Amino acid sequence: MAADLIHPGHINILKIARKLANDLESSAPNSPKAKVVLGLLTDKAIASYKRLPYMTYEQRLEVVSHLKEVDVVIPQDTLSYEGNIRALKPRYVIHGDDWKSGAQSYVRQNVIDTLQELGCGELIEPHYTQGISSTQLNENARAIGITTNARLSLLRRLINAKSPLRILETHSALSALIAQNSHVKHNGQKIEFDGFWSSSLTDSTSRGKPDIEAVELTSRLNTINEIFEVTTKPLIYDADTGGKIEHFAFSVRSLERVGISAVIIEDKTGLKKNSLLGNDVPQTQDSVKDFSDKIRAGKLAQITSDFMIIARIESLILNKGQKDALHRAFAYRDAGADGIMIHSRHKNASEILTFLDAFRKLDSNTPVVVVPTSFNDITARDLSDAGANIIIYANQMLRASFIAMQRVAQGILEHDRSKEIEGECMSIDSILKLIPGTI
Ligand code: SPV
Ligand code: MG
Repeated sequence: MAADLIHPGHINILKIARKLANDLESSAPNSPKAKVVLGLLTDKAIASYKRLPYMTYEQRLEVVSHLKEVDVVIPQDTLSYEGNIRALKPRYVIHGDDWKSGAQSYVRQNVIDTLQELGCGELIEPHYTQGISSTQLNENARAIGITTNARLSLLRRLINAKSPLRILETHSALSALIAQNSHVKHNGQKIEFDGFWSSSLTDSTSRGKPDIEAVELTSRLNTINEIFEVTTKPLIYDADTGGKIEHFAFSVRSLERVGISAVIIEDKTGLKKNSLLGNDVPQTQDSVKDFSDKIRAGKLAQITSDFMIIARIESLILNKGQKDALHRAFAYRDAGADGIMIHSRHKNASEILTFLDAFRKLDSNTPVVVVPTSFNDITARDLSDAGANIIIYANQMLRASFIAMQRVAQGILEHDRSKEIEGECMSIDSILKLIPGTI
């Protein structure tokens, strides 16, 4: 069980398990006590097929350990039951019959095959209690929302549970709602965005301002508060250079206070220009020492242990080479950075892959973030296989909306009416139904 939102369907299954254990005992009173063992799926096992649970493994363990039908709880670190079945050689394996179709059907088949091979046990599949599903409860919980602390800690939990994490740029509550709810199915597995990116480029552009640290923190936090009012996923904040060391310490606390999970600061100094301009404009990289001091100041200032400070390396953007990038990555990590971001403006991912390969040979743990805006032909899965943990799609939502709005504005002027561009707009009926409570 995932046992995140315990409902009567779970209890029904446990009661059946208890009864089978009791029957075994009364049929063989001299044998060792028959135990009900609950395999509790870890965050990692759950994240491999659906959203991360609301409660941590430790919290879920605390709950199920106190259920009276359960004798023992053991971790199940994979979606597959094979490891635990081989270790326990159970008399019965009990699982709701809802896994006969859908994403878990191959897991079920593996259970059947393993039991047959071991010749030890029988699969019992009680009818899943209709009308109650954790997915439905999840919908209800989402309507209720999430607390600041729970949201803040989500990113670290997700990093520990799965890779890649797919993060989408959002510059308004509406764009965040689209990011929150978009999903596809690949081989029966639901794939969705794991969180949001607050981009300095699109936050500035949507205010008609240049991406030069001209939009102040308070203004950007207002947008993020609006995003947080209607969503539940974690957010990574693009803090440009982080400003002066003394100012950065205050910014970290402001970001934590609203429930932001991580801040990324880039090792540039002076008037910051967007990285995708590279050396086409004057840009100065910070010294390793000064930037490391900034990371240290931020780490000292943070209040929660879950907040992450991620150091962004601009060496490849500024043509300083792989050696400089690697040297900085380890220096920033050693200064306390919780992750690094390596950026590139090349049209293909080769220099990112070279960096990942070299970095991962020496460090298999530190989370690595990449932003495939210019090298957009590589998939998130391939970047993850190469060693990246977090893939940020940094600006596509704003770029898409600009094109759409411009076409419509132009079309109205050209035709002197809106009839011709109606097909490019969502219908009035749809917009009235989009946000619950409008009607
Ligand atoms: C942003 O989205 O503002 C970023 C990423 O910092 S980039 O624009 O590629 O520099
Ligand atoms: Mg930026």
